[in-house]
This record gives sequence, structure tokens and C-alpha cells, in this order.
Amino acid sequence: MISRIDLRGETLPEGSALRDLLPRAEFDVEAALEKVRPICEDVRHHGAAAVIDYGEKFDGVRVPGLRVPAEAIARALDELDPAVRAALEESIRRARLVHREQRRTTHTTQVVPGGTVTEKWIPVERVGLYVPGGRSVYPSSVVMNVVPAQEAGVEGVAIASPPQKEFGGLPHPTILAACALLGVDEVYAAGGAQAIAMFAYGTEGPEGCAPVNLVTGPGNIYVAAAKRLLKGRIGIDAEAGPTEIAILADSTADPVHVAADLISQAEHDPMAASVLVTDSDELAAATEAELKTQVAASKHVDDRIVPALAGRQSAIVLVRDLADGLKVVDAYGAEHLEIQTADAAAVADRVRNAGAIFVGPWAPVSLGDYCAGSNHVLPTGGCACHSSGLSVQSFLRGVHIVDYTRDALADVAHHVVTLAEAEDLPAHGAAIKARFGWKVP
Ligand code: HSO
Ligand code: ZN
Repeated sequence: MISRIDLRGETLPEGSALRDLLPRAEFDVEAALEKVRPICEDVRHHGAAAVIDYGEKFDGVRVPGLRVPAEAIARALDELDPAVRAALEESIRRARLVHREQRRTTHTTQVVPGGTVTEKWIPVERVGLYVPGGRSVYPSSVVMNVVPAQEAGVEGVAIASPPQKEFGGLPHPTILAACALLGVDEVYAAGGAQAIAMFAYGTEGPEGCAPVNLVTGPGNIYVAAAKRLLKGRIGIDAEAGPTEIAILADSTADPVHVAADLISQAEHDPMAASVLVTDSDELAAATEAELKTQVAASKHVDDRIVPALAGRQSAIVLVRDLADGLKVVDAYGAEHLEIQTADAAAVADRVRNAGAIFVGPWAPVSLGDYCAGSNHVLPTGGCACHSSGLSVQSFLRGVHIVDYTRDALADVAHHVVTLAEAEDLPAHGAAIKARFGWKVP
């Protein structure tokens, strides 16, 4: 069901050599670029008509218009199961608590008397949030994208989600209900690369979508490819790949929890990665046994869980000790990392690379997926070594405001002129000299 990689034999290699020993899914966005290029071009030239045509082709339903009517959003909330509503409200409340604290404040540094640099944080004006449909209908992802955008102060929030045939061409009703709970009324029934192109280029008409500055949100490989293609015209968050869980565990971990958590993320996708890193033979064996039992009792077994666990991206990695275990999880840089060891907080504190870290037996990844208050849009594919998950910061730009008096400029003028000359850019120096009678003060 899940393979083993035994790294107990020799000294662990460092850096990329270690990374090469670890399992990881192929996620070849490059190959999808050629497929999405003509789609994006079509949307650029033919606007909403092209988005509607591609919706018919890929989602199997032709919508009369892309903009979801306000009544449909209100109706979805009316018809939402009260228990789901209560859970979403709690998820939103907790996410707001955490994200509100991420807000940045304006800060002024007095560099010299009369010379200041102020860093001001300005929200992006208009963002497009992509919410997948099809196999993954995640109202929780609406929460995780919208809350940080709103807490950052973004004024224009638009959502796109694929039209669903069984709901008359509207996005899935729980997605619409989540939008209603969050106060988002600009929603489009558009999916895939065509939705990203709609956000980037905009579409005409009173019901049209004005172009956005930034697109965030997970999606399939075509969505990731469209984001890569249109990056520059629009800002993007990370290109989300298949979800990953790594668990660093010792003999104190409960194999029932470990197996359940490995399965929980395997449930997303046949390409999802579930990796256990342990120094305990007993835990490895007990987890393997437990996986068999629990998988047999799961849903989504043949289409997702078994291919994910049996795929080359998943494994039980045996290490000599926790110090080696930490090297392994750092080299891997998992989207989600659970620490199920004795003194888990101290071990977690030594981790350098992970999208989010879940400490001890009572903080499973599923808690973070829905109701911890943390964000679940996290770097995948090893990107955790250079990127963070979605946050208020993702929707802000830090702008430096430079304010110097005559005396403060005069004081440093000779250094500026010297550096300009060293770079063979005399006009840069001249811009200083021009202010002081063409002399260096
Ligand atoms: N684990 C996924 C997010 C998610 N889980 C949504 C359930 N719904 C990627 O972090
Ligand atoms: Zn999940």
C-alpha cells in the first residue's frame, strides 16, 4: 500500500542530494502551458463569449451569462444546511482572529536628521479568487482566500468557480453560500484557464468582469499553467500543486492517528503525497497495519486514497534518529508537517521548511484545513523553503515613501555621486548636482 525508504544505513546526504532521495509527485505545469495559451488568447480577444464557450466544452454546461445573480447567492445561503452554516461561520470567525493580527502598520525610520523613509502598506485594489469545482468543491477555500483579502483591506473581491451542470450552470451552492456569508457578491460561473484569463483581461459589458490586479487560489494544472502564463499582467500567489502531508513521529506517536492523518490528505487527489518520517520500526509497522484497516473503511478509496498512498510520491521514510528526521523533513519542505513526538513543541521549533506545522497529537491537518484559524492555502512541491502560505501580506504592497530635506540630501550627495560614477551612470549624479548649482556639496 505504501512503500518504504530506509535511510538508516549511511550518513544522510545534504541539500538537494537528500531531496532527490525523497518522494515527490511530478507536476509538470510547463507541459500544460501550450494547452492553455490558445484559451487565454481567445478570452483576450473574444471576452465573455469565449469564457462561455470553454465552459460548455470543459464543464459541460452553457451558461447564459457569467455573472451569478444576487438572488442565486442569497438562495444558496437560505438553503444551506444549518450545521454547515454554523461550521463555516466558526471557521470564518477563527480565520479572522488570526488574519486580523497579520495586518501591517505604517512605520517611519528616521535615517538621518531630516531624512525619513516611511513604509506604508497599501492593499491591492482588486483581486480575483479562484475556487475549484468538480472533484474538489471546497467552501473552506473560499474562506481561506477571502478572509485575508478582506482583512488586508482589499476593496474589490471577485470570485470565479466553474459552472456545474447539475446546478443549472451556477457554481456549487455551498461555494455561493460561503460567498454570501463572507459578504462577497461578485461571483462568476467560470472555471479553468478561461477564468484566470477572464480575471487578467476582463470582459466587456454591464455584467462584465473588470480586470483584476492579483489572482489567488488553488486549481488544477491548467489553472496553474494559466497563472504562470499571465503572471506579470496579474500578480499570482503560489502555483498550487497536489496536497502533501509529512509526519515526523517517534515511538510515542499513536499509529491510529498517524494513519488517519496520512489518509486524510490522500483523500484529496490520486497525486496527493503522504509521507511518514520515523525512527521507530514499531511505529512504521503499526502504521502500515493501521492503514490497511482504515483505508478499507474509507470513501474515495480506489480513485484517490490507494493511488495516492501507493504512488511514488508517498512513503514511510525510516531514519536513525529525530535529528536525521528533522533533516529529512527540512529537505522535503512539506505543505503540511505534523510533529508527533515526545516534546513536540521543542521539535517543531527546530523545523525550518514547512508550509504549516501542526504540533502534537491534538493538532491534525484537518483542523487546519477548516477551523484552526490558520490558512490552508500553503506552498506545495518544496516551495516552503522560499514561500509562505496565503496571508494578509499576500494582498498588501509595501511602499517606501522617501522624504529628505535639502540639508539631509546635501549631507549624502557625495556618496550618491560616487556610486553613480562607479556604475557609469553620470546622469544619476547630475540629478543630485543640479540641485546644488551643479556642484557636489
Ligand atoms: N488540505 C487542502 C485544503 C482543504 N482540505 C480543503 C479540505 N478542504 C490543502 O491545504
Ligand atoms: Zn485537506
